[in-house]
Amino acid sequence: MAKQKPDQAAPEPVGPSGAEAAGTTEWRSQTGGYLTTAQGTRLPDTDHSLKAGPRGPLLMEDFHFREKITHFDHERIPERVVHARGTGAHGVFRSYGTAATATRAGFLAQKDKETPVFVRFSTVLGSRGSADTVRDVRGFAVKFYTDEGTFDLVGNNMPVFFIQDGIKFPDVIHAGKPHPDREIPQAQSAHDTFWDFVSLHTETTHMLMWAMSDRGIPRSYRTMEGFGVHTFRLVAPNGDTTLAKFHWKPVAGIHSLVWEEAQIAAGADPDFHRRDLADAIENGAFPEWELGVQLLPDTEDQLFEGIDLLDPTKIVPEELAPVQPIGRLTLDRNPTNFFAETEQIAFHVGHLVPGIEITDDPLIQARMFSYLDTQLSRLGGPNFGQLPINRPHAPVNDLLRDGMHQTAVHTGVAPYLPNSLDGGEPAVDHENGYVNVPRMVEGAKVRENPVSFDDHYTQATLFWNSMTPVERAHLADAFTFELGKCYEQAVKERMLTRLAEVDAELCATVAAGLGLPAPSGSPAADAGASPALSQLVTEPGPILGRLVGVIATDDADLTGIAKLRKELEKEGALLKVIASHGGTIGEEIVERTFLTVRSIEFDAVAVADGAGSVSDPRALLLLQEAYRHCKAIVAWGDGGDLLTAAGIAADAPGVLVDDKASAAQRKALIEAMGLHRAWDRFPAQA
Ligand code: HDD
Repeated sequence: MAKQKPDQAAPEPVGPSGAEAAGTTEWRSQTGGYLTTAQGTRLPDTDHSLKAGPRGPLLMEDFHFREKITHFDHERIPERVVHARGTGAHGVFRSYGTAATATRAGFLAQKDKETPVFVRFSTVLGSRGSADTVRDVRGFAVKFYTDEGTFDLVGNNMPVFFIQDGIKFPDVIHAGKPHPDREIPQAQSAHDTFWDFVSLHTETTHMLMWAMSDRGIPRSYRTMEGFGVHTFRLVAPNGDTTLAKFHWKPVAGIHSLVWEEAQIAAGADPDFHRRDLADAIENGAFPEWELGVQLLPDTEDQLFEGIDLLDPTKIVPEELAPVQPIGRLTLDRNPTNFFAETEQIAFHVGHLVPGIEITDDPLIQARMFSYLDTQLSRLGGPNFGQLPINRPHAPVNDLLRDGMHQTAVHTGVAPYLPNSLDGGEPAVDHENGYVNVPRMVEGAKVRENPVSFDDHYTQATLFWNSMTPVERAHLADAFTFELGKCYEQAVKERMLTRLAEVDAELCATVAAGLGLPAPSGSPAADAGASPALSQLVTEPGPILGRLVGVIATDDADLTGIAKLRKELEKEGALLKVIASHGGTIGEEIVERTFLTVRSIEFDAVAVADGAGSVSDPRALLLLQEAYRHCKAIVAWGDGGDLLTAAGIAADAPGVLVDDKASAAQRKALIEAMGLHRAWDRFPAQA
């Protein structure tokens, strides 16, 4: 092999020099200039180690070899102990100003005030390389770089949690993680230890209903709700306090996958959600959420309509306390470097700004310890706040010094207060500093929960009562699947006794699926319902960032395809042509072949005129899966013949067949996609 030579025509090095880069987020990269060592010495060759003769052993003195391999050997940092699998994006939060009377937090106070944010979405249980579409809770962590310091809202896509006291967190996670002996299964709760734990801790029941519902398999991070989960305390400029629960409402609507789709995606495209988010941002279909708060009176007992606001396994139904919009989040920029930004970002529920406090919820109290602590081992010491992604945008003037990976060059001689040697600086701010609202705390030192935490079932029943028939069927299927994957009969039987306390029909359906007798229970008769909990769509919503796959051949109606593309692009949706070969068909670029395609990628599938005689079984599978998953299906001209070959009836709900490409059909497709699924087809057997 020829020795690598520096390209004589190579440009001069670009980017800042080490000195220029200090204090900026930029660093040299492989975009130009000459290759150097970490110390800036130019290199003539990086493909051959220094040897004693061409066939001899390596020489210890090869500093370039040793530096290159040593750095490589240490490229990984420990993955997050939970939420290891995730992806993130930059964006902006615009305040509506409507929270100004409730909180003095500057980033919420003023109308149109913009605050930069970084958001990281995640699953909980899986390792860093695990699949995105597994059934799990999703993390929804937002870092607001406010003028008054960084505020982290570290939430999930479900408004409750499994446990009431953070001391159990290691237990619930140990139970959910793979079995310690064989380390399987990866990234899922469908195994004995998880169901053993949750059936022994009945406080998990409400959260289980959420996790087994369609919320456990979101269609996209863009179509998930987010929740701060705990009750927070807002402090107004005049010192008045209000209790508050944070909600993120996706502008694209709340949508999920169906279970078979999620399973196929976990194999066919494990990066499904990561890709979806990055593609949407790159295509300008910026994901958006409205931030809202439920405002609740800060009473002595911290109860609202009998609901203990300190219990993280309880919601306050929106019908009792409406979610009031206070701002909008837009994600508009993908990270430049996954490791530097998404992997190194460090969230902490204790990153708070004046005007927002935590409450005595024992779960968040425990979290206040855990997040800072975990970063010490994950990011290698106490200076992780200096990493570019973690740097506050507010000026930092702390007295923290030295330590591993210190990158600041602090001036001054007196890192303590009060001091006289540095002029008594920095000053403490009595006016605008973070002050905790003085509150009386008293009680015996005990390891106990209040009795108001004792009801573990009523809100689980409320959740069940609020679901539509399709959602109930999905829920029962999910419980049956997960318990069906358990080996221990005693675990399944115990879990059925828990479900019997939620709802008799749910328990009976799951028991029948498991082939076990259904125990009886006494579910709350007065649990009520909260229609806001159902995510079934009744009115067409936006289809921004959605994808349609069109099956075509060399003889296909290209004009019809072009018109469809144009209509979809007007709505912010995209079209991909699928054919038997790559390359192009006329002007159309073939983006998927029958070899590389799978139905899960698309929100709707179309068959163009001219593709009616395609006989590839993978094309038929594509249509059959789209049908089973209740997606909109369109065919025009002889395209309808392919539907017939796939066993799909032309008059089935959500199936739109026409003699020729028509404006009416295109409009109907956009409407059908806006409804997300043709549930009238459920359960679809094609
Ligand atoms: Fe946690 C990470 C959300 C309870 C301890 N948690 C983590 C992340 C999210 C949540 C979204 C990932 C952040 C990121 O993207 O980097 N956690 C929650 C929610 C909870 C919750 C919504 C309950 C309402 N967590 C919880 C408890 C404890 C922890 C009770 C411990 C007592 N969580 C951690 C952690 C992690 C974490 C070990 C792992 C990585 C990290 O913090 O930075 O500290």
